[in-house]
Amino acid sequence: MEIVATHKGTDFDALASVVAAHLLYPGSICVLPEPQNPNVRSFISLHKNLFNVSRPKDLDVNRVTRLIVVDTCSWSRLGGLNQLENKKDLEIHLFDHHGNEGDLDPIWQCQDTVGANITLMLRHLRKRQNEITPIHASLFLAGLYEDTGNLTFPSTTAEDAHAAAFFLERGADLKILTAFISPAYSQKQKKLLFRMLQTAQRTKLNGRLVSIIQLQVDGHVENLALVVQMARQVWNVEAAQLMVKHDIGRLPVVEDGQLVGIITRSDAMGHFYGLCPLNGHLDPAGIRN
Ligand SMILES: [Mn+2]
Repeated sequence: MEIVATHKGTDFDALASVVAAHLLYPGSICVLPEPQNPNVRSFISLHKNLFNVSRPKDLDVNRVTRLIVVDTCSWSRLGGLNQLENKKDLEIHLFDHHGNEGDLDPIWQCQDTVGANITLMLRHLRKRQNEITPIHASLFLAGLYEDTGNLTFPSTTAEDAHAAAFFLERGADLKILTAFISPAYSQKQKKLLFRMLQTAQRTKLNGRLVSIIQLQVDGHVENLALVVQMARQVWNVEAAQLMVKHDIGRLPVVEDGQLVGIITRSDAMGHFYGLCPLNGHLDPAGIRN
């Protein structure tokens, strides 16, 4: 059995790449981790009949012989598939645009730093002359626009722009796109963003402008990456920009060859306390100093 998988916090580029991989591997089963971004979830529920997706927990991992991974290259980002990590005779095919090496050990790969992963998928769809319907084209363009900020992010390449033109030629509907890729912010996200803007302190580290924020967040905040991205747009802080662009969950701050702190967009700080050379103690106030 072949399955297609992608990263947690599934965004439109990831969903588009999963659906494209399913066109390239017609017998495959698409597995979406949880959680997915809210706008992606509403898109899927509206188009249930078109996109057949399974959950990791519904899967019989013993039957999986080939894993096709899109839009990430690390096991830790694939939700609910840990059991596959040590499976013998598992063949991994990888499509990823983040430019990291990762830890997946694929037998076949397509890795290149382009603005959106769907651009890499299109290279192969074109070769095989797969049929792309207008709803596919709409979803693919949504992924492309989301990951490239409508072709404005510095990571955007000419190939991304050609891909956009190709999807428009195939009937991508811009009305569908705008409804989905500009999601409304939830109350919780708005409050968090406001608190971030109020409490952040900007400073220069190794010539880079960074913002240091320490916030206690109660409960789960959906799509925290969106809030980080919004804050980044307000401040244009380089560290957050790098994190969002390169799909980095945590960013180390190094001074004179010493790790002095970690910027994170996840709640995984605790995991790193024991690893960092600060006697197990990491204090944002200390990073500032
Ligand atoms: Mn992507």
